[in-house]
Amino acid sequence: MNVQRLLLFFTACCLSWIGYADEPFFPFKIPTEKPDMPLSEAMNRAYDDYESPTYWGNELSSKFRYTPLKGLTYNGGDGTLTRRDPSKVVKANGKYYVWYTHRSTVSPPRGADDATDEIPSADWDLAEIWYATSTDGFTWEEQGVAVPRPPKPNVGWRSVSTPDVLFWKGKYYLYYQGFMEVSGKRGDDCPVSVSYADSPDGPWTATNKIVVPNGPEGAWDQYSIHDPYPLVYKGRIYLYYKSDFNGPPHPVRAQGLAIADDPLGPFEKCPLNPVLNSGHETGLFPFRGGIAALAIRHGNEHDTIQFAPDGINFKMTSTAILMPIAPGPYVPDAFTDTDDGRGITWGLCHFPWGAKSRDKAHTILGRFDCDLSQDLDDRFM
Ligand code: AAL
Repeated sequence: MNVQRLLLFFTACCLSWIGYADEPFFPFKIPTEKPDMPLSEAMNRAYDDYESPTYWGNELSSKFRYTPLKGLTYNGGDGTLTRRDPSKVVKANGKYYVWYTHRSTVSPPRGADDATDEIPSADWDLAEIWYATSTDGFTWEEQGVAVPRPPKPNVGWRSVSTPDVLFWKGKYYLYYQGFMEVSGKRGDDCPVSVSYADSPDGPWTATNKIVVPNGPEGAWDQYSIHDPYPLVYKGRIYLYYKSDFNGPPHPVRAQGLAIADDPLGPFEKCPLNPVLNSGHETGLFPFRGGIAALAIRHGNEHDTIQFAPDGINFKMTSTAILMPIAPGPYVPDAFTDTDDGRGITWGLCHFPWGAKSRDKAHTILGRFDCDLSQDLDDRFM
């Protein structure tokens, strides 16, 4: 060993001794407990605002991995077939179930001005709710339509899209956006309707009624109730949703909460709405005694994971990269009214495809995996 190597070895030994010493000694080691010493604003925040001062000690932080699904095809990607905005994944009859927006049209979306009764304005225009099942979460078999478009003038006659599922007292409920005009005329305006069934395979009975209405004039959710996302929490139905205020060209996306004791309503909107100041599509799950949320894409707190001990007052727990768009996680305890939510490890999401080409735009479903679970300890993956 030459002198340089010896020095290097000696320095490494000193550093590791300092790093593992009991006494906190910045910057070599970050102690788990907040040390009694002057701290910068950033380090105060690291202790006071987060579950752990480090990313890998923080249960609500994760990286995301993606896998293409097997079993679903897309007309060669010509833009006439889309699958997007998957619901939560639910396990029943020994299989996984997912519901999603299914558009099968004569052409890809052409914008509101060129839309007709057959030509869609947007990727989710002229759509129906379809479903698929899987035994392993990777290979999915499309089962067909769950909720078709009802005849005019019922809610959703123009399009039904962006579903999510609730299981409550032995019955299944599908909540979805019900368009009564071409999306994109003013904005992306619609309320939410609901259908119900005794089995996840249907048949589904449409209420043909608005179950979560748009807010009054001037309210933040005046124009749209998007991405309805029900969970059972504190013995009640907590349905989270997204809306846009300000309208185009700079809509402000935020998420609100509506609570009910009956799946068919009435849903009472939380007086503190919006409860999340960021995020596009909804993605939430019971975690320990509260509710965790994926806030994806839009807003000052985009691409963060958040937590509300009461399901209402959310705070950031971590930032994340490459988060799933329109997540539909597998949430085993979504409907069990747990007060010790275990978290999530996988789900489905969507990927816009061919978006730059007006002739091919469509969206495909894919799988994400993550570590947002109490039951794993794999934060380095
Ligand atoms: C999505 C969702 C809603 C919007 C549109 C289709 O990803 O936020 O469903 O209406 O985009």
